[in-house]
Amino acid sequence: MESTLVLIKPSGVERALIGRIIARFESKGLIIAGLKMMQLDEKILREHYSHLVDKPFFPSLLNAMMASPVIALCLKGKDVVEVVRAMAGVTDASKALPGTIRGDFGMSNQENIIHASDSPENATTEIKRFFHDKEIFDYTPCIIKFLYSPDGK
Ligand code: IDP
Ligand code: MG
Repeated sequence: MESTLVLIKPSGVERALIGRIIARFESKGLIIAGLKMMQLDEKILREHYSHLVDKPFFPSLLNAMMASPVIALCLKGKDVVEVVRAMAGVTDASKALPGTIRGDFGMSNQENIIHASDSPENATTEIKRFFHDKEIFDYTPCIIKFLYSPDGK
């Protein structure tokens, strides 16, 4: 089964949205394989946002991502990368559709509540960046047979 990385950013933590965001993933039927709170530093953020380090807004993004601890989640499910990106909505929360996390909870491009991996390859790299192997749990919830058919569809 595929895995993805989600970060509930300081914009989600400070606005007391942690529970409501995690509840959406649980209700959707995604399996929580890892979950922790952590304070990010410049080193990990320069790796994580390496595609953005030359952007004028990067210093502001760094500050925003270090403004409070974040919640890191490793979620599992069929096509979970695509599913979670759809649940997140587009980057600029003011343009994200109602029903998405960014669309329902945010108004900003930068302060857009969550990060979600954008490809299975990046998800693998990002899960390793934020979790030690022993922090990822391989278990099968007993409700699994009500989430998927026997062939995993
Ligand atoms: P994504 O989070 O939807 O994958 P990316 O382009 O990878 O979007 O950008 C990473 C993060 O950088 C965004 O989630 C957002 O917080 C921030 N960001 C992206 N573009 C801008 C911008 O134009 N101004 C301020 N922050 C931005
Ligand atoms: Mg991205």
